[in-house]
Amino acid sequence: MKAKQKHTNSLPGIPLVESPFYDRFFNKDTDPEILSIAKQMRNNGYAIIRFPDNNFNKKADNIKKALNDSYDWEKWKANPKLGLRVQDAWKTNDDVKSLATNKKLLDILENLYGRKPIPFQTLNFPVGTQQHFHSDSVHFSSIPERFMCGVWVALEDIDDAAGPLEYYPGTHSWPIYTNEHICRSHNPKEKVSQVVFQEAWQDLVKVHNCEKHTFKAKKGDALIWAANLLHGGAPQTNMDLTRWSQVTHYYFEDCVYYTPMLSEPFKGLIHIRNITNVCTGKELPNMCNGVELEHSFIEQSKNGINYGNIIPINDFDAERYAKDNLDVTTDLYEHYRRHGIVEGRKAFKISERKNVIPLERFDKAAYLAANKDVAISGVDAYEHYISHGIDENRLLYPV
Ligand SMILES: O=C(O)CCC(=O)C(=O)O
Ligand SMILES: [Fe+2]
Repeated sequence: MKAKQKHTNSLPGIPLVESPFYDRFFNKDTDPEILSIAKQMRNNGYAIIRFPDNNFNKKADNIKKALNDSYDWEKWKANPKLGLRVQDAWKTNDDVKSLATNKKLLDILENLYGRKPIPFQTLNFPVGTQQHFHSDSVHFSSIPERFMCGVWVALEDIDDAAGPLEYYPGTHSWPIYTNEHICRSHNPKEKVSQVVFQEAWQDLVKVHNCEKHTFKAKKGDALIWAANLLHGGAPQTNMDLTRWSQVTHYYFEDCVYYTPMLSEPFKGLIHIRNITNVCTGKELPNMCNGVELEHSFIEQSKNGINYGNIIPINDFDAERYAKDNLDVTTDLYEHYRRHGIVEGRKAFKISERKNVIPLERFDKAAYLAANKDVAISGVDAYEHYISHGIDENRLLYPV
């Protein structure tokens, strides 16, 4: 393989294979093997290669033997939808680790992306995953985006009835669709799965007339997929078959690693990942243009700003806020929203003042009967009570 060439790149935050300047990086001067892989990645979002390890067959057989008893086969037979997987077997199995950290593969990926690849997760499947097609980018994204790929390798010949890997060529170059596109808010306390994106993915595939391809893999065939390529597992129609495979997910150096599905960045919620580099066993720092992210920022961003805790204007106890914050001379509620919250100033709800009736015990009908003007205005009785009624000494019941 030739040494990497120097080239000008005014957009180094885009993987080389996905760059507008692709032709500068991959051309007649490029190693033919890299060029052929780059072309596939560029045009289709995946590339098929033979796994570059002369001892592959032996390692694959060792992995199958070593992991076979880790799976709950009976449970799977009773409910195949659950699938079977061992995550991060690299921690205890040297053959799994050896495939994930294969030097030649790392070199290929570095050539394709222009940054050093970091294997960060392994998955070993003994049967079909039957996973709905998806983009890994909702789980594993990066800033800058698209610095992630998956490498799937067959540990045996894969039968059509064993739920082979499927994918939609060309979908890698789409925008990365995430929460903001499906208009979904994320609550960090909520458990969520990629299912929330399925309707959109199905719709997109239909409207783009995408053609589904199946990976008819022989033992040792590998497929590299780009971060945003739609892929999944076909239904397994013969439950007596196995479908042994290993997937390694790779990030690239000098990025921030995060989960868009669990994020809403403009509500301060960014689920930044703490990644372990399979090669070293050490944590990989989250980097923003050469500067490591502050750990306090990473932790704080996992919870975001809880909008549920912000007091709405009609329940804001301005009187108390003024008393507690004598330095504030501007609009009290404005001050609370713009400065008070970030400065950690305490604010109180009118509805929680002593002698104020809580919503559960408030008789809306009686209030409206006692205050005909409120009934006519159509304003919610409790909202009126909190915003005006208390100060105006309004009657709670008709006399
Ligand atoms: O093996 C499969 O069926 C799909 C696996 C997959 O989607 C993944 O590991 O990202
Ligand atoms: Fe995936």
